[in-house]
Amino acid sequence: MRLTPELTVFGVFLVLAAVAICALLAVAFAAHGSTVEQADVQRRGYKLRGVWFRGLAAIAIVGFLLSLPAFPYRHRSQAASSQHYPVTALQFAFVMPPVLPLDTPIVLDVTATDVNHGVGIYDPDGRITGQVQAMPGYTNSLPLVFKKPGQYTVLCMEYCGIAHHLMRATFEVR
Ligand SMILES: [Cu+2]
Repeated sequence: MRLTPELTVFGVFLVLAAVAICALLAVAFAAHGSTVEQADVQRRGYKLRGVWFRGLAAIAIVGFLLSLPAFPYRHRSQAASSQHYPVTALQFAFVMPPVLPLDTPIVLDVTATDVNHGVGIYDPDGRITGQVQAMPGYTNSLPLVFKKPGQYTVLCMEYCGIAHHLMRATFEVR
């Protein structure tokens, strides 16, 4: 049997579940027969809850601040100074330029002709580099700078009909 990512996840889940069950059994056996005052448990529980809440809040705030510089939406001013390229989504294709420039701030002007679609752009390594909704009668601007040359893939990110899964396009960045 081949070790797929799904099997790895399943294996990790089984191990963690076994550890959790053992921990619960240990607590159950250790507590067997002894009684503790409700007020004592409540006081300790509330204290633990306070510490837990402040800890989680601190982690969330620090994580938010650390990740802020990596926020994927570039400054609005890029829209005015950049080269614009039209992208049209329709059942079941994307109409867009076959070649886009490397290391250049560009804006994709995205619209749809029939129903809502999603435009998800994947770099040559399969990592998502941008995504925006394509809506009929409306143009969404997606500012981008492509840092890697090669073949990019566009996938529809919103279920749009019977052949949604076939809706993809490729373009070259150079
Ligand atoms: Cu779709």
